[in-house]
Amino acid sequence: MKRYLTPQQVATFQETGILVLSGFYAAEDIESIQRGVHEVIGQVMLRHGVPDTRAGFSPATFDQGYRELIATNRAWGGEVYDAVKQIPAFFRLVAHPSHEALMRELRPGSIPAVAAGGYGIRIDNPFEDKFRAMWHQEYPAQLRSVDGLVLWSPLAPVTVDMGPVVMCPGSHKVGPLPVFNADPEGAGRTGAYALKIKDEERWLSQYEQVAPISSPGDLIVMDFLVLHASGHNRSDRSRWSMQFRYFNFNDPVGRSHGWKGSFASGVDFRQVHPELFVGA
Ligand SMILES: O=C(O)CCC(=O)C(=O)O
Ligand SMILES: [Fe+2]
Repeated sequence: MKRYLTPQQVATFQETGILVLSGFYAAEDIESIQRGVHEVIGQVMLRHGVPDTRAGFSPATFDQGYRELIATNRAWGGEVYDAVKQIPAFFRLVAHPSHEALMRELRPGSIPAVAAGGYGIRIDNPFEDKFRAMWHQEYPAQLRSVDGLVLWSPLAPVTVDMGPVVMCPGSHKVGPLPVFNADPEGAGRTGAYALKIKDEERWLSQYEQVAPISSPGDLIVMDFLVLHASGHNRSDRSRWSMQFRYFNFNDPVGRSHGWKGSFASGVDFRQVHPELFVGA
């Protein structure tokens, strides 16, 4: 069977909970998703009577027109956001055979599973901080199993000023941390977006932070328990990125609660893990 990782990479992942794999995906796999996004933007323009004066598709400018759409009406950006998750080429990547293989290499003995509702395409627009993910671990937000992987891959090059995801290497070793509900910006955060780590500052002070830049085709893998947060997009371009989440059927905690999903599947994680929720 094809191996994707060296023993050194597997060891790095065990130690840090983070792995950056450059050029992981085939260019055509990414390009067909970018093409799909280009087409969806065209359809949203058409829907709202916006003349489509864009040049033809090219990977470097696949999101052309999106910025103008949201400048006219922010809600049209929400339509693009919901629609792009339904691009067939995106779905093909969600269940790409390499993901299962990666999980089996990183977690020998695991039985890989796709977390339903745990995949999507983020569009982080410049200066739109209310949609940023606060510091979090993936497990309370997704449930399914404590042993899980976030697969994160950009659709457009992520520069430092676009606010790459910030991660704390080694933080997965602390296990699931208690959370409480918070809405620091008064942005109306709900569900997983409103969970804040208790004593966040204290935990963060114990780790270094890394925020690797990345390009289309690259893959960042994160353990479900790694502390991470969205960066701040201070550039003039939206940060487009894909997230896939894999869990492990062969995980005692997941098995015990029947691999329940969290907010995205209508479950309040507090019902499953009351011990991980604390009052503010
Ligand atoms: O892309 C981001 O800003 C946050 C990503 C994240 O939290 C995740 O992929 O689980
Ligand atoms: Fe996350």
